[in-house]
Amino acid sequence: MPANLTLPLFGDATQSSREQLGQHAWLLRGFALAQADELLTAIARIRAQSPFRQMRTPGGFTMSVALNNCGALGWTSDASGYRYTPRDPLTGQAWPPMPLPLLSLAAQAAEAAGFPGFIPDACLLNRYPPGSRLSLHQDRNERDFSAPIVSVSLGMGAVFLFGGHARNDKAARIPLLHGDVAVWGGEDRLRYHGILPLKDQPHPATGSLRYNLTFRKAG
Ligand code: MD6
Ligand code: FE
Repeated sequence: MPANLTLPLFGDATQSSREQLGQHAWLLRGFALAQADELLTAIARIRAQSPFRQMRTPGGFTMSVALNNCGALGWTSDASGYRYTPRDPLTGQAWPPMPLPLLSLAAQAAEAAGFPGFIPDACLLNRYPPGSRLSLHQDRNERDFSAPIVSVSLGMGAVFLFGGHARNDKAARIPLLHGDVAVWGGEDRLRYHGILPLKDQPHPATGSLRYNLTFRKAG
């Protein structure tokens, strides 16, 4: 097989479509596909400065997903709670800066979903091995809920649970694939959400891993 043969595994990479998940929540299918390799290269650089690590929850559990951050503020969890910090507690150094291609992708996705002027100061990087999951939660450690959250999926697919404003509200199940971007804000900003345990369906770009980048205005 010629080395440069590429298979159209994911359809037309230039196509991006918009699915509405809520009043102010959108799934931008394939929005990040054209930049996916660049994003993965940026993740590799970030990882060399601040490693992915499994954090402890205040309840004493170890998260199955490995976390990391870039940007002025980074989300951390330990025995004393959840919070944003300007330094990586593991290295004692500032979190790696947010690479410009990530910042501009997040701003463009937010604009496409009806949130112009989004300038995130935090990007949480999640790394999912097979079997890992994220239980239903709200993102509420940010200071300003008027800014949306932009979430980019890379590598293996996952099933996203998108619930309501109460933990027990029925949750929709939405497949998230390589290059998909979800954006939500406004009245949907505090909806419960999570990720079902990942199936091992290796992806050409990442092998048996899924990465998720969520951009926030935290400070
Ligand atoms: C994930 N995402 O997709 C986990 N939070 O791996 C989140 O927890 C999340 O995708 C807020 C907004 C969008 C998200
Ligand atoms: Fe979340």
